[in-house]
Amino acid sequence: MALRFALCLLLVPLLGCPTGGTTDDDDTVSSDCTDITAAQNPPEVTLTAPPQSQIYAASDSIPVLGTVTDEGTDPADLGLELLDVINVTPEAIDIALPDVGTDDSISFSIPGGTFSMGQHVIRLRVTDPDGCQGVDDRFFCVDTADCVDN
Ligand SMILES: [Ca+2]
Repeated sequence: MALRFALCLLLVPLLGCPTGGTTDDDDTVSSDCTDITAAQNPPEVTLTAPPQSQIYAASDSIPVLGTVTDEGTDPADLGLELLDVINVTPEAIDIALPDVGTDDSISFSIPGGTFSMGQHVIRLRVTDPDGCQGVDDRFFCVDTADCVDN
């Protein structure tokens, strides 16, 4: 315990100190991920598309782009899930996800008609073999006149 505390103090300026069940500013969920060894660091997930607050028609193809990294883990060993978290109860989006590329990129698209009319927040959730999870979210709308995140 004392050793972990000392390591936390050492790592705080660099990485922050992982604690159980919390979400940091990067939306990195570190539940079940309390050991601060490199092997158990949570995946880093960054989505760059769709653009925030973009409005799509049901006939559009919604691009999802980003990067997924997890130090020391083969990308093929990462579990990817796509959720719609606009409601209190997240819903899985029924779409086949590609593997993370060898360049850490993730790229696919979702038919706009997959989503109901209104606001949506898609969340890419990545789970590593240690059970550590990282997430990132993007907010957009389908078939609306405006799209304001409030
Ligand atoms: Ca990891």
